[in-house]
Amino acid sequence: MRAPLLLLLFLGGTQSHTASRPNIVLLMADDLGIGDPGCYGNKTLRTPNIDRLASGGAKLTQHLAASPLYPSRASFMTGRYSVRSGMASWHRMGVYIFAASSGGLPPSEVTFAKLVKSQGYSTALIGMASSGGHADTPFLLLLSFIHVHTAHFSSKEFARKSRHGPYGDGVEEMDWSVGQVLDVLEELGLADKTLVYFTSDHGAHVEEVTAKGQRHGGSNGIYKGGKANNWEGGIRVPGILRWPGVIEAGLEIDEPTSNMDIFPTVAKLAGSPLPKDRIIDGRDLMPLLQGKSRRSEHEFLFHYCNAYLNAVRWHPPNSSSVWKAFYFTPKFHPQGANGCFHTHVCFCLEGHVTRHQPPLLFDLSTDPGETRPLTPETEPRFWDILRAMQEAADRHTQTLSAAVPDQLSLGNTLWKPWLQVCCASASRLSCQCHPQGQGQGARN
Ligand SMILES: *[C@@H]1O[C@H](CO)[C@@H](O)[C@H](O)[C@H]1NC(C)=O
Ligand SMILES: *[C@@H]1O[C@H](CO)[C@@H](O)[C@H](O)[C@H]1NC(C)=O
Ligand SMILES: [Ca+2]
Repeated sequence: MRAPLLLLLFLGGTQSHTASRPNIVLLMADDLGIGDPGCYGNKTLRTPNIDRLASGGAKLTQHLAASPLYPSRASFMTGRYSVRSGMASWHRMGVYIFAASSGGLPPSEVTFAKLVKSQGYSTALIGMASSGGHADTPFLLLLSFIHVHTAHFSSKEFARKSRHGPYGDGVEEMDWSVGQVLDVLEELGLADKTLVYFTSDHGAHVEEVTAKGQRHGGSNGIYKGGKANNWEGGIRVPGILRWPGVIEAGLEIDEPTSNMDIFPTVAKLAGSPLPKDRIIDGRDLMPLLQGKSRRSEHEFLFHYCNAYLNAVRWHPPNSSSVWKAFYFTPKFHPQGANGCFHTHVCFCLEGHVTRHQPPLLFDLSTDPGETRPLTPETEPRFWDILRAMQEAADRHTQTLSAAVPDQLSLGNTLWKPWLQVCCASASRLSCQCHPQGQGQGARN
């Protein structure tokens, strides 16, 4: 609820600028599923503002979070698979439970905020961490919603108003916030000079069900699985980009794209070269969005479960197929369920997964629900496809550095009282306030 006010303060001081350097507004929901927004087919949740954004721009229907969990945010900020920055765990807990943990994104990583700042943009982050500032320059704003991760909260205008309990109330309130942002851009005459992006950090948490059986997680629509696994439900997220006059309104793009693509896209728009000393895995989205290209530049995408390569995706240049091969899949529980209800999230370690040799192969272009694994009988090129994908995985693996420190090691994720940020008065003695705070919080 505070966001629009902060936003006005921030945007109020900004001015127009050249057409090639748009303002950039990045909106990221937490745990929102692709089956939730109206523009992705939901008929009972009300998301008029997200829908308005989509109808004024491009809707990506195969937009992929780089990870089904927290590391997706590191990839988003850096344009890189999170294994490259050490933001991918080798053990069971792949997340920060406490805000007061060490680790986090290593300072050697370059975020898109750093790049656009070097090109004279003013930047602000509202959400998991917050800072401010404004000048007569284009701006980049990242609004990271705490909606709709549990525990849900809604102000009284939204509580008990949706048809989907506290989860639905939260989505509708977040949608309202999106509307506030769009309204402010319009009021300030900035809509045509601003690229707006809306997404979710990964799929909805399907195991989030209360003791009374009330669903507190969202919907991943027709897709299998959800948060913490690499079935499409865990990684295929809403992806909307609007820039009136530059991106055609009402566009729908089904090519594979990734949240890592925002990094090079934003860098290019801001006029910044990409860092030369590291691999950037994302690809500039503008050629696709402007209709200059019909094909995604991602021939292959690699789906990690924490630090483990879980699946490979292949969209061959000469075909409409999207092959996906799983090396392992989570053991759903109870039998026939669509998630790991006994552990609340699925894990990617031995004992929690089924290994597949040969890998489990699907063609997402004909089987987006991942219900019909292919066999050499049903797919004559079965072995050739798997071989091509394995070769790509091997080439990719060779680009990884073995020397990356594990930012999510057990030692890093332990609670460290002395790192507690801006705490309540009662505990003030035992902690410090870091205004530039280590941004990571207790959420994932
Ligand atoms: C719409 O969203 C709600 C809340 O997540 C969900 O229960 C419902 O199944 C969704 N509808 C569709 C068609 O996905
Ligand atoms: C498409 O190209 C790949 C190599 O890039 C080849 O292995 C495959 O057989 C081709 N498929 C078709 C349908 O031509
Ligand atoms: Ca999340």
